[in-house]
Amino acid sequence: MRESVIATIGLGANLGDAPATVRAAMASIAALAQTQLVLSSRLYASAPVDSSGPDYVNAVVQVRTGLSAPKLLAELQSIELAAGRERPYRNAPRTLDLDLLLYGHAQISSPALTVPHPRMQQRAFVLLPLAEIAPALVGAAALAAVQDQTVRALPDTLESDPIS
Ligand code: PH2
Ligand code: MG
Ligand code: MG
Repeated sequence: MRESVIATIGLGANLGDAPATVRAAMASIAALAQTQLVLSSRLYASAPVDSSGPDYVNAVVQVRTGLSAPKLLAELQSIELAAGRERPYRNAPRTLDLDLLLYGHAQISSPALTVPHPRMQQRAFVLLPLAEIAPALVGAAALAAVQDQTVRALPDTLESDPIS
C-alpha cells in the first residue's frame, strides 16, 4: 500500500437480522482490497431518526485504506447491494446502510459524495459509536447536542461460548 488514509464508516440496519448483517458487513469491509480494519465499535440500538420501521442497529468502524474515496464508496455500495439494499424512498428502512463519514482530513463535495458526512454531528447513533473508538473526533458539545436521542450499546454476543 503506497499511500493510505484512515476512513471512518457508519453502519446501520433495521430490516432482517440487523445485528448479523452489521457484523457481516464489518467482515466484508475488512476483506476489501488495500484495506485493513483498524477499530470497530460495539453494536448500538437506536430509534429511527427521520426514518421508520423497527429500531436500528448502528456501529462505526475505522479502516486504513489505499482505495480512493470514490472507489471506497463504490465498494460500500456493493456490500449494501449484496445485503439486499433497496432504495424505494429517502430514509426508507433498510437491510444495510454504509456511510462514508470521514476520509482522512479530506473535504469532498461532489454530486455522489459529501465528506465529512453532512448529518453526522446531529446523530447520536453516529457520535456515540464514534466516540467509543475515536474519542478525539467527538467534542463534548456535539455529544451534549444529541443527548435527547436514545442510543444503547447492545450486549456482546456469546457466540464463541460453549453450549452449556
Ligand atoms: N439512518 C438514516 C436515517 N435514520 N436512524 C437511526 N437510528 N439509525 C440510522 O442508521 C439511520 C436513521 C439514514 O441513513
Ligand atoms: Mg445513512
Ligand atoms: Mg447511506
